Amino acid sequence: MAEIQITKKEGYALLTIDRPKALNALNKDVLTELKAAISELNSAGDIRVVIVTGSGEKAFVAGADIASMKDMTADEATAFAELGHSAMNRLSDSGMVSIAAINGFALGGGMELALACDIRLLSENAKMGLPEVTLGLIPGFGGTQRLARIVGQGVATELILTGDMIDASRARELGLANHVYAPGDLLNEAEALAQKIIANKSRPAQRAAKAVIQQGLDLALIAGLQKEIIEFGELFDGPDPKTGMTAFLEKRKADF
Ligand code: DAK
Repeated sequence: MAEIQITKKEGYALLTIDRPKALNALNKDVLTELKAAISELNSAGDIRVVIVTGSGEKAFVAGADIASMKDMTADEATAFAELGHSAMNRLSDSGMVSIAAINGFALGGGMELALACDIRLLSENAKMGLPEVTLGLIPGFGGTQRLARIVGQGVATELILTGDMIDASRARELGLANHVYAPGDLLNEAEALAQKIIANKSRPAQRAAKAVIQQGLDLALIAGLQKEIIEFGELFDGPDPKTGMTAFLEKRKADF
């Protein structure tokens, strides 16, 4: 792939947006490759965690590619937004746990890519924002919906209507950043988290937990709780609950 690098490790993979001259901005080609890369990793079967990051030291992703959007017709803009949504949804709905390792600017479509990930780790020099209104646009890859679900309606409305950029410590205050690290530590910490997620944990249990958390956010509490009951019960159709609980009672770690 020309603009996406995939590096496979033991049980996890790094997916790097590699277009540093344009600060990794997302054009049609990058989004198409991103979709293909996510599908490839998801169907490989042995990849449980995907770390998404940007090439270079300046940017995670500085947004959708402004040069390629400038002269779009309404139909082309709609098709572009649909492509972006389908890439973000493929990541968000995948059976893998996704970690955004945000190594610099995550603006517009770049912030939306980070919002589509399950977990966000920021370097101390990271900056996040949705500056679309300054360009005559609104966020077009899911930002209006995902940001409000993560930080609440009031903060999301303020950030989107002002287009303000926030730094890593504000992102942590808002719950947008799970953790903030020194730039040189970011990828190592992301890999350590990937390894922690994998080690001695049940994959079916993690998949069920991710699905229930995500789906529950779009449901009434009572319906989300009902989903939890169903998923809890269904896990007992597989071997992992017995494997995990037997290991506990035998005072050892489970080997799923
Ligand atoms: N698109 C294209 N090129 C970009 C870019 C972007 N988003 N961001 C940076 N670049 C390019 C610059 O043009 C420059 O190219 P050259 O001049 O070297 O050829 C190169 O990357 C380096 O950037 P700078 O020279 O500007 O670097 P600085 O350090 O001075 O500034 C910056 C860094 C990140 C503050 C600045 O580059 C910047 O403000 N970039 C734009 C950030 C931005 O506004 N991002 C949001 C983009 S809008 C929708 C679908 C999607 C979306 C909306 C609607 N529908 C279809 C409805 C999403 C929209 C967005 O994401």
